[in-house]
Amino acid sequence: MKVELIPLQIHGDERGSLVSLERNSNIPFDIRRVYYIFDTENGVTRGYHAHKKLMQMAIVLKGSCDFILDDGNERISITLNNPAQGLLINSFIWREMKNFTPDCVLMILADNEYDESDYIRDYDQFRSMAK
Ligand code: T46
Repeated sequence: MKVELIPLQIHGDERGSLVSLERNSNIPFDIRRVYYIFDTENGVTRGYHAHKKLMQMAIVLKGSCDFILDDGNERISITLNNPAQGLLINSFIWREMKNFTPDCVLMILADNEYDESDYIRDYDQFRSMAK
């Protein structure tokens, strides 16, 4: 599946921890947009789409949530609960997010601006396009 968990180096000292995100270093694309999801209500699920072209990296800065990822053949679940870990999600991966803890702050780096025409929001259409 075209997803990868990428360890992010922590620059730690007696003061605490710092993680740096740099394009074409630990982020394998040019970052053109950053957004974050927080204050997610109990029991909420999000996502339910794939992207035609967009590549993204998801990092939970605080708390945890689960990503369900599906390439049309295989479906896996990954829990993000570590701000020193990035989940790289390529295009044509169906994603659903759930089990957000109340304190969860989920940050996403994207390689392009927001474009609704890049979304595939119908699962059957995704399955037929992913083949
Ligand atoms: C994804 C997952 C992980 C914008 O106006 N600009 C933006 O950059 C984004 C991401 C969203 N929006 C608007 C569009 C909707 O009216 O914000 C609203 C919520 O977006 P959406 O329902 O798409 O949110 P999620 O959590 O289902 O999905 C988001 C991203 O859209 C998506 O690309 O991969 O997070």
